[in-house]
Amino acid sequence: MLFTFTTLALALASTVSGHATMFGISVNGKDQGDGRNKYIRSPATNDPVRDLKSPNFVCNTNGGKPAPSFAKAAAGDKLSFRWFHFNPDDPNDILDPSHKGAIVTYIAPYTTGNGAGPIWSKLAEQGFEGGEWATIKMIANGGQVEFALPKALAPGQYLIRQELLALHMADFRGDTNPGRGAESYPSCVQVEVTGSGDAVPDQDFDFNTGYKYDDPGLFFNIYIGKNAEYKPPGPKVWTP
Ligand SMILES: [Cu+2]
Repeated sequence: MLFTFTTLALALASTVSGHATMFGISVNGKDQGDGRNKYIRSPATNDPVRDLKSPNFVCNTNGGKPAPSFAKAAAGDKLSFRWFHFNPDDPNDILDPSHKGAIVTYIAPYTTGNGAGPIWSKLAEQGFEGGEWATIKMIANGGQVEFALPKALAPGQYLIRQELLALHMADFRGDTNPGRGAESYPSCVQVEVTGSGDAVPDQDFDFNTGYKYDDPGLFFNIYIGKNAEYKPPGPKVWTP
């Protein structure tokens, strides 16, 4: 009986569709409206991307399809990106709470391409702080997590890529265990930044070579009480 229950629980855990995608952004607390396929290069589904070598890992499955407009923000503004599961009008339909993990945000000079290549710098990262995972805090906060654009950021057009990194199955390496490993939910937002700064993001990070299957930020067991040791993948946060 116990065996049957465990088997069932594992089956459910691996098929649960608690995925998420991005709806829109707020700038200094002001909602900028539905950004899907407007200023967000929205993927066709809310499925995770697992293949670290795929260009889809950067800006998801429509990453190479420019959206028609840009969200507007000023250097120094506080931004938050809102995620949802299936129904963006249901404040409780954000992300399955099994999807414990990190939220990492990057920026690159604007490109009409799919974002592959060494163009990214890290703007913000949240892992396990204050005894809770970033994705769980995000659910409690209506699907949003706030970060700031550096005051010194040079004006211009950018892609900002935010990634939910769900670690509920990351106790197995993603390359050797099909269907397991970390689940990345990347989403790229087109943002036009105003201001008088002159700092150009220059970390030149490349996801397809910089994220590795054995990176402790992607291959990590959240079930053994060591969450306080977790460190998100990628470079240090860029400080202009
Ligand atoms: Cu999921």
